Amino acid sequence: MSAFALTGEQRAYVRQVREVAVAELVPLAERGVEGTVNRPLLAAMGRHGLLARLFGGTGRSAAAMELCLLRETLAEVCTDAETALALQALGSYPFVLFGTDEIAARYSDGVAAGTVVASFALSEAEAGSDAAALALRAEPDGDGWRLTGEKTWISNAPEADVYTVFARTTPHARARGITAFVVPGDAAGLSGEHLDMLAPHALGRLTFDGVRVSAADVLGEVDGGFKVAMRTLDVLRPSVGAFAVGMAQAALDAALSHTTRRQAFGGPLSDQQAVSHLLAEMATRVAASRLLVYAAAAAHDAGEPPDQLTRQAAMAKLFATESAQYVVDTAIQLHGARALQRGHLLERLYRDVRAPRIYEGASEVQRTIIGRSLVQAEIARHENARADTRQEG
Ligand code: COS
Repeated sequence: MSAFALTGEQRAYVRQVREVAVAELVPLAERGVEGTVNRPLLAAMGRHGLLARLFGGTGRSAAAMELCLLRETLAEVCTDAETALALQALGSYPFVLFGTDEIAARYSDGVAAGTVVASFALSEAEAGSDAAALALRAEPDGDGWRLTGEKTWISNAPEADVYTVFARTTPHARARGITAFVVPGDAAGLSGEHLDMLAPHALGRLTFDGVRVSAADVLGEVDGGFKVAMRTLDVLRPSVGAFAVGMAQAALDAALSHTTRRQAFGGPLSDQQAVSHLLAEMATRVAASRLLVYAAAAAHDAGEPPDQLTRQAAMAKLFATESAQYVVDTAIQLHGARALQRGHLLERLYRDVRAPRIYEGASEVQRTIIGRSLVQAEIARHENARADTRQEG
């Protein structure tokens, strides 16, 4: 038995999710309009209890493994459903994990039912990878603040019903001067527009023109918002890897199906060694990605130390998203022109697979996180060894 064989219960769960996705979610996704929130799709995921699973684990969020299995399974069958579900998690985990009971109660049931659309508003035009540089101002106003500035490339914007907004409460303090606020989508002074992106899900820009927030809308601590963002991303990053694994598996399955049937040069394409070696490479990268993702998720659920979790989450996201890009691209190469036709599974996956290498921390950010964590662990080891030697002496 492998180190990460799924239990019978997990396999049954995956089967059940797949059945719902094929029977109900795919048709609803097909009726949606690209670049906009598909509310009927979200409501169906709510009715089937899939969104409620986002809030099933300890600490009020889902167990990381369960989140990964959900995302991987949905990604194999219906990327629209996968992304809609993942964005509900990204948008709501800051208030589920760090909000008061009152805030969590105000929005969680609606998010789980698919009637309240949630969104995570961190990025700005001048603060993407360098999130601590964000500039959207929160200026004191009576017992609260007024938010002024812009957020951009925000998933589910401008249609979301509730946003987690990261704003600068202390100037020039980088990560130590950011606060997270919960802001309703219909707040006075909040407006936005859609952006036309390669990725098929809703994405937009938000403008805050003196939007009023109170002390009760703060998530976590004033000036402690950077940690809210980073902890949320720590939970989500392995599951971005799971999304990538699901897409890569779908592309690999398509490549196997095509190359074993397609006749060329006197036999099936898969008889060509050049082709079978590509299939082997694709399958190996998918398997390795899956193991890294499951390992990161299992470590999270086992409550391993935070620095190790951050490193493992970064490794899983980095390797799985980069591998999925390779696998989808190679599957297209093996199919030839037919895969580039609008509406082909691989044409769609090619558009879906690109953004995860950028969002929730670009691959370069993941390498920075991994590199720093390795060096810090090594320095800590040196220091401990020196302290031991001093004690002995
Ligand atoms: N959990 C808890 N706290 C964390 C943390 C984590 N995973 N990562 C960092 N922190 C804390 C640090 O401990 C530090 O706290 P102190 O000031 O108390 O020492 C603070 O946050 C700043 O950390 P750091 O110095 O590492 O910040 P940097 O500015 O160097 O940025 C990166 C770190 C690059 C990792 C961060 O900016 C990042 O993740 N960028 C990508 C953002 C992103 O994913 N954007 C996409 C938006 S969602 S689509």
